Amino acid sequence: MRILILGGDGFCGWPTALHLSASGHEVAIVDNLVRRSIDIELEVDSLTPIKPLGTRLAAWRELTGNEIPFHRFDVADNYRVLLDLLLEYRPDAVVHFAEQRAAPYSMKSSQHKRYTVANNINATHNLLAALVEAELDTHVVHLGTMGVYGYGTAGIKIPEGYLRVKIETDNGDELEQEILYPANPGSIYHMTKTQDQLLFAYYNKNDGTRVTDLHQGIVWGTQTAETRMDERLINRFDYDGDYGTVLNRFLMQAAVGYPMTVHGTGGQTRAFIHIQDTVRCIQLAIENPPSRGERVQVFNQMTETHRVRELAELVSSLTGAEIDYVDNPRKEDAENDLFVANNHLLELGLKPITLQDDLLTEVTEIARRFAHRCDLTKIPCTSKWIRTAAVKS
Ligand code: NAD
Ligand code: USQ
Repeated sequence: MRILILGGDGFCGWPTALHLSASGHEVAIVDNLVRRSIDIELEVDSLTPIKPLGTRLAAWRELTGNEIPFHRFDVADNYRVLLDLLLEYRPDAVVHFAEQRAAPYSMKSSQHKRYTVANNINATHNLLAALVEAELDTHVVHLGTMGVYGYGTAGIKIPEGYLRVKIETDNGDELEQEILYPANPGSIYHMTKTQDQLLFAYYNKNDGTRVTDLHQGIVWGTQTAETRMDERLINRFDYDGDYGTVLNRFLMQAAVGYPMTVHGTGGQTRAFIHIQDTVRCIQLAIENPPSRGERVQVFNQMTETHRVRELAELVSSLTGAEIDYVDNPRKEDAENDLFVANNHLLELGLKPITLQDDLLTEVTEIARRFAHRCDLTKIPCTSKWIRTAAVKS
């Protein structure tokens, strides 16, 4: 298939581009490299020494003979360029990663909130509008988040996108329906993903646009089979207080001897998936598109759930690292349970990698090996959900 990857220089996008290219698909990347600019803004760097995109692509060509063309432009801002590229490339599928993805970054100030909203919602809407204008029946595979469901203890297994409800009508009859699971975002970033869902539902209803929305959990790990092939292909590893996600942060903190920063009581339960499974799931989604006329297909892209303090205890048992219970900078439930249905991807053949399988590899192959590149001053999370004093944008 011909596949366009929006955001193909990022943490999930880069290994996905390589995996799809290695699997025989024709792949092209779009990225405006804003993630690299945000590293400069935050004065941080990936723990792993990532190469410029040109070097990455040249290495891939040298190793495999596969060419991955790169188009540098802003999907949220350059509608015409996007439209022309779609008309010329005529992709069978577009994988859409091109959004600002860090909840803490989205909550830093009103400027960061506004950027996240403008970037994410316009990027998604530009893609949908351009596909309709280009009259293409391209399958959109979007990276959404488990966070659209919210993290209140639901009392049920979170279904894949749709909730079956019974409603009592005015004359006392009972009506059964499936509705989009009620959105309950916990940050401005997560809120943009709930808006994306409505855009997909609308374009699907009005224009028949075929969409798979992958409600992904927290991705952990760094390398995939392809990024391991050569040092120049190494994937990014974010560890700072804005972009670092919880398990990778704990692994890095253990490696550098920094007590693991558990927020509050660490009672938050979250969904997780290894980066190798991420790329596999995206391939499964691309190769199993919804049929024409079918509603938006939603898969919960996660493989296991864990409580934050239990993750810290697990990493501590492997490494001897200390645990520090710090004030929670976020506004979120201190404790929640989480049970999630993920049957679709399992039925399509996903064989999950679990923490038990791979945690130690990650500690030794990445966290300890690159510990010397860590700037300890960038570890604390300084972005607060609630401020006592207003922050100027
Ligand atoms: P990332 O920031 O590493 O990658 C995003 C890429 O998109 C970057 O290379 C960035 O430069 C590019 N980009 C952003 N806005 C753009 C625009 N307007 N035009 C062109 N390029 C643009 O993020 P990631 O971790 O790879 O996440 C990718 C997607 O997966 C995101 O949408 C995120 O919400 C979702 N997701 C990620 C995780 C995770 O744990 N990393 C979990 C669930 C869902
Ligand atoms: N946490 C800590 N200590 C830390 C960092 C985080 O206790 O040092 C806690 C947070 O308070 C939160 C949980 O760990 O309760 C998860 O935080 P996170 O930063 O790992 O994940 P989150 O902000 O939810 O965002 C990440 C990705 C995002 C994706 C989301 C999937 O950055 O792109 O959408 O995971 S999900 O969480 O399932 O919504």
